[in-house]
Amino acid sequence: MPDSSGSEDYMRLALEQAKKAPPKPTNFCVGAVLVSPSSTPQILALGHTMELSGNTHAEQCALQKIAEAAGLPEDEAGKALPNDTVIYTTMEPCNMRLSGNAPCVDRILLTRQWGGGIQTVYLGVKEPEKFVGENQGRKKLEDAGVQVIHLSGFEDEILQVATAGHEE
Ligand code: HJL
Ligand code: ZN
Repeated sequence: MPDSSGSEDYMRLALEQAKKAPPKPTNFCVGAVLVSPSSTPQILALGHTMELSGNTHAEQCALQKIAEAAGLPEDEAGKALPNDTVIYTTMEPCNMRLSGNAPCVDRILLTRQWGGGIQTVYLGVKEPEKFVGENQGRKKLEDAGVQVIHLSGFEDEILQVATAGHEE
């Protein structure tokens, strides 16, 4: 179990990342932080929507940076993650994307195939039903044995940042 004392700080850091995402009417501006509570330093990687080239999501960028730093292909980021890895993401990881790209839930689950990888997901808000209807991301993660914790208190700020560039 990760020590929850720093959780708010990590979520705030994720929110700071989200603010760096370019406003886009067809997605949300999201931020993510990969953390290993037992590592020094604890922060493994940061990410935000559209940070890396292509149509990239926050969680995807954080994982891609881990893979790149370890000289691994993108889908093998899990090999380079400590066994107690936690991801903080301002928004529930996606389970379906309008573009058809691989959802972040699948990317998170992929990290677990070597026995470690992401154990816990802290999310700041559920994904609004704007692009893909009800997101089943949380359920799919939990069904696969990932602990999902909704860290409340950040919703208003997260949604304000997430919907920058959206028409009402
Ligand atoms: C999460 C992100 C991001 C979304 N969700 N967790 N992290 N942008 O960085 C979810 C939303 C999709 C749309 C459009 N957004 O992004 O459902 O174009 O962005 O593949 O479905 O799909 P694309
Ligand atoms: Zn995603």
